[in-house]
Amino acid sequence: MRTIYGFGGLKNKLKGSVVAIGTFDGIHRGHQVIIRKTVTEAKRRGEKAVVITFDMHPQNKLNKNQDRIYSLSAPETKKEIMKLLKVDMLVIVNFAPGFANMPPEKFVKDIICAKFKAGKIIVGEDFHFGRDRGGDVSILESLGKKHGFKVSAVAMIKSGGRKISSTRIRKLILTGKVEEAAKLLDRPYSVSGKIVKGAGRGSKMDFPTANLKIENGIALPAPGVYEVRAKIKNKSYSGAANIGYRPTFITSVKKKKPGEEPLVEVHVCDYSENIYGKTIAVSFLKRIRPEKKFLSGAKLSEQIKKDIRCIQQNNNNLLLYERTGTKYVGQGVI
Ligand code: RBF
Ligand code: MG
Repeated sequence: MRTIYGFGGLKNKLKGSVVAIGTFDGIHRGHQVIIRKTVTEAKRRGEKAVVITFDMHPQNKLNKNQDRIYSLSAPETKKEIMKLLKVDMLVIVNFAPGFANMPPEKFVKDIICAKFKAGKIIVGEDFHFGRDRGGDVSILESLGKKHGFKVSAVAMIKSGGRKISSTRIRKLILTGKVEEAAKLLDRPYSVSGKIVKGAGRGSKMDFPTANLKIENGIALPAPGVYEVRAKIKNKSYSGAANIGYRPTFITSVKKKKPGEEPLVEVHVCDYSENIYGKTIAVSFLKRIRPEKKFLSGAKLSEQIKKDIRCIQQNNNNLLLYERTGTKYVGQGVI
C-alpha cells in the first residue's frame, strides 16, 4: 500500500480507480464494509483501490464551539488497518481551510475525477463533503452523471439493534467499556506511543512500568486498570495498564489540575529488555478495576501483583478473541 499526504503527493495521475472517502475514525465494522467493497470493486475492474481520509476529525476544525472530539485512530493506526484491508493507496489529507472550503463540485471535478480518474466512488450513506458540508450522496450522484462515475452509498450496519458509529464507540471507550467497543471495532481498541521515563517508582516496587507518551487528541479509556496486549517491535506481550492520576501518590500539595490528561502506564509481562524510547501499541482487552487510592505504596504494590497474576492466569488473552469465533481484521494489530 502506498500512503501519500495531501493530493500534491500524487505525482502521476492514476489510470482508473475506485475511491472511498470518509473520516473513517476508528475504522469500525461499518467502515470496513465500505473499504472492503472498494477493494473488491477495484479488483473486479482492474483498477486501484484508493481511500481518501483526513489527518484529524473535521468537526474539530469546523465547529469550534463544541467540545473536542477525541480521535479513535491516529494516522498510523489508519495506515496499519488500511494495509490489512488491502487498500492500494491511502491519501491522508490535511483538513486545512483550503481543502475544507472547497465547493463540492470543484472537489469532485479537480480531484476525484482529474487526479484519481475515479470510475466509482463509495461512501457511507451519511457522507457529507465540501464547503459547509454542502455535498451529500444525492449531489454526488448527480455529479457522477455529469462527470461519468458511479456512486455507491453503503448503509450503516447495526449491532445490538443500533447503528454502529464512531460516536457510539467513542462513548464506550470513554466509559471504559472496551470489550463492547472491540465488538464494534472488530478488534480491541488500541493506542500507541513512545515510552518515556516516569518517576521510577515502579521498578522499586518490582513491576517496572512503561509510561506512554500518547499523541494529543487520542481517546483514552476511562481511568482504571486494564488487561492489555502490548506490541513492541512486532512482538506481542501480555500486560497490565493503568490509566489515571495515581491517587495513592497525590499529596495535598500536588493535586490534579482540572482538565489534566491522565497518565498511561503499562507493565509488560515477560519483557526484560530496555524499554525506554521504544514505541508500544497497547490494546485494551478488559477493564479489571477502577484506579484506587491505597493507604501505602506497599498496599498498592500488593494489589498490582494480584492484577498481574490474574492477567497471567487468563494466559494468552488472545484466546478471548478466538472464543468469539469472529475473525478480526485487527488481529495483526493486537
Ligand atoms: N496507582 C494508584 O494510585 N492506584 C491504583 O489503583 C493503581 N493501579 C495500578 C495498576 C497497574 C497495573 C499499574 C501498572 C499501575 C497502577 N498504579 C496505580 C500506578 C502506580 O502508582 C505507578 O505505576 C507507580 O507509582 C509507578 O509510577
Ligand atoms: Mg513508571
